[in-house]
Amino acid sequence: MVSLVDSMIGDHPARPCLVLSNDAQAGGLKKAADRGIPTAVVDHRPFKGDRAAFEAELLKPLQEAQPDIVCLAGFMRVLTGDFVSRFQGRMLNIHPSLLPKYKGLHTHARAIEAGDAEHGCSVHEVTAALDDGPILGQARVPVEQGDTPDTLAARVLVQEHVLYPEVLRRYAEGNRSPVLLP
Ligand code: NHR
Repeated sequence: MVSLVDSMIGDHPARPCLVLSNDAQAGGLKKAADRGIPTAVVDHRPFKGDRAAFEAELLKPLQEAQPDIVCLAGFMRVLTGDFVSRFQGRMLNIHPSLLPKYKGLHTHARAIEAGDAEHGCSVHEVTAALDDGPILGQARVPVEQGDTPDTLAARVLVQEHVLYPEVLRRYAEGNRSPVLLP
């Protein structure tokens, strides 16, 4: 999130208008506030699995901020098709695998377990189906001898911070051709 926000300066066609979290403890909220960006929190826990009710609350700050583009960054709640349809074609996510490999959770452990020589991250459009929308960019890293999920995740994260801002800039310019790094 901070990498995206800090990239939106100068001739960048977009500016951050809201940082929205489902976790009041998320460190990104202070980082956003320190940068003068409006923040909001909608905790999913009181809704106890009622995704539609949670999403109705999530929509309120979004309707106020009127974003043209929504970027998920570490957002871990599955969104219903109803919510996604409101932002169809203008909501992005970064997922820590070389999609279509390893949709869902525990991607680093799964890449190590499979003996993959390469791993990485993908930015994709968010659609109703999880981690399944059109791929807008990918970055690759090697899997090293002795990697644990944490050491591999750290190597991928460095690339996430490069890839996502690059894809967002091009997306905001209307360019949907995929970014391939390195
Ligand atoms: N929603 C839709 N409709 N489509 C996508 O592509 C989405 C999405 C919501 C989140 C991010 C995704 C990721 O990059 C994302 C993509 C969480 C889960 C999950 O199972 C799945 C995919 C992603 C994020 N969440 C559990 C849930 O019940 C909770 C898991 C937890 O809290 O640890 O929502 O990985």
